[in-house]
Amino acid sequence: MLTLYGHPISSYTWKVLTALYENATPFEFITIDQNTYADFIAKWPMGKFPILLDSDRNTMTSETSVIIEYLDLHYPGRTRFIPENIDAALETRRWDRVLDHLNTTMSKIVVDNIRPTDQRDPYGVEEAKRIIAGIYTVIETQLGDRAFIVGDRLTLADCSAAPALWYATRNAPLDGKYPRIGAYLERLKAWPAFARAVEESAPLFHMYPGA
Ligand SMILES: N[C@@H](CCC(=O)N[C@@H](CS)C(=O)NCC(=O)O)C(=O)O
Repeated sequence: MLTLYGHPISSYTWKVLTALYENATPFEFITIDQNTYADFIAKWPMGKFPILLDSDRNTMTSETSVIIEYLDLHYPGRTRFIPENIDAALETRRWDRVLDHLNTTMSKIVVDNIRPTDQRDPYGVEEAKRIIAGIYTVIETQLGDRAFIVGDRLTLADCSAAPALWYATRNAPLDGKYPRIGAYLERLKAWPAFARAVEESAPLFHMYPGA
């Protein structure tokens, strides 16, 4: 039995939910809130989520990229998230890292939106926007004629890209400068597994003004 501890509006939780929904992998979801936080922290004191527990194999996995590789290895479905070709697999992991960098940088802006006004960090937000512009530029070039980040099929890197771009573009708009990213994001939004993760979180969007 798989159990995912996460939060419905967390971008990194969406990344793993998308992989689980894509392959219709059965799992139980535990929302991290005031009732479950102590239990979660006892399992992973670092406090970063989501984490995946597998009672059949007696394992706990953290770090979303590794969680998705774990699922690909032990609970494979119709979509394999890591290509078999080793060079394509390396490219997938490389772009997954880039997209996670976007995810983490974007969250600096989102979190700043909910800080008390006197504790905001305009310098940090400007710096985040500068880093994001660089990431948009490399993604725009990488997309080229590709439908997805490393080719014409979904991979781990697209699981990372969907939530990262969904949130990032609300806080650092594309402003018509990155047409391939705009078109790619529309394809990601139409991906039923990702759309489901977004839809399910809608009732909680009010928690984040940047969402
Ligand atoms: N590298 C981690 C990042 C996970 C992460 O930053 N998750 C956010 C939620 S979207 C989090 O745990 N935030 C709470 C915190 O940083 O204390 C992963 O891929 O799992």
